[in-house]
Amino acid sequence: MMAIPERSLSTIYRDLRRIRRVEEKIIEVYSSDKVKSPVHLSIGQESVAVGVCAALEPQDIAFGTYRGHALYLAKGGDMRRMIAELYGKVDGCARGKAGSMHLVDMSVNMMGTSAIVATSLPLAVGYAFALKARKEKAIVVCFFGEGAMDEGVAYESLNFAALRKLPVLFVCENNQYAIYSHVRDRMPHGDPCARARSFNIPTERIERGDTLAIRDASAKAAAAIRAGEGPQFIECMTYRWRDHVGPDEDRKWKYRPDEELDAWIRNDEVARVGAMLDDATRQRIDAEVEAEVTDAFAFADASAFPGGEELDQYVFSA
Ligand SMILES: Cc1ncc(C[n+]2csc(CCOP(=O)(O)OP(=O)(O)O)c2C)c(N)n1
Repeated sequence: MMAIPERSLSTIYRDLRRIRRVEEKIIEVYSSDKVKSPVHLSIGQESVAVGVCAALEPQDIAFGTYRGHALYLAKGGDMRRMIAELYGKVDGCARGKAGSMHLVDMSVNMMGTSAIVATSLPLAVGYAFALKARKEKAIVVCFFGEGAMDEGVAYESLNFAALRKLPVLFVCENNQYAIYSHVRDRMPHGDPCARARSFNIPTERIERGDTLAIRDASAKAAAAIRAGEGPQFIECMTYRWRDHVGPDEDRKWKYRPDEELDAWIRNDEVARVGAMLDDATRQRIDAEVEAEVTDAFAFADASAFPGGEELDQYVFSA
């Protein structure tokens, strides 16, 4: 593995820790009914968004899914405005109209997340088509779960991106389950990379959720895309620790073995990357993250609900 400068390692740890702590706080407040939308937590999956975004340039564009808190924050989205959005408040990143599943922050090229499985692929490919036509330098990064690879639109998108050599990095977050269905019950060979290679798109699979390996693979793929080689595909093995939706643990549903979950919890990337830092640096970052999280929730509490006059504003109408 390449040598990692201390500064970038501490930034990576901070990003992992921010996502973990803000979601733990969401779990804490959820029963109060302050959060006005469903939440799909990324706890356990933080390393994918953080590793990929560590390899991007600020001008690069990101599209993601309803499990989008990690991507929104890793891409540089404002934490205060994310919590205000979950609270349905006017200072939310979508003025409180969209909730957890539709996070957006155009100021950092976080183009949006969607509740419809696989929609990030055609949106990202369309954006990349426009970038290429305008000869712009940015690349588009497209996050989706392995369940999205069961949707027809994923194939149309991969095919078109490959045909036109579009500047897209496809990032498949393989947590092995689409709600409660294991990938082996949905894909005959269980291999999303094989499906992408059938369109002549180069692929790389990163095991174990290793943040730095994800960062390195993303940097290599992004360099190939910037060199005009067309789309690239990475598959990041990961695991969701909580239920598909909502704040709870889900061992009671028995759709996955406890030992499988326990092994991934022991493999915690937040702790593993944190242990690479010296104690003083880690403790300083932890304290700063606590302060930021407390501030974000206080900001959302203090923000107002949108007035009734906003009901038909900032929405499309025919
Ligand atoms: C087009 C469409 N079909 C079905 C659903 C219902 N649904 C929501 S999440 C989900 C599972 C998706 O799994 P995956 O893509 O692996 O992402 P994960 O939730 O594991 O992050 C399904 C089937 C939906 N939202 N959209």
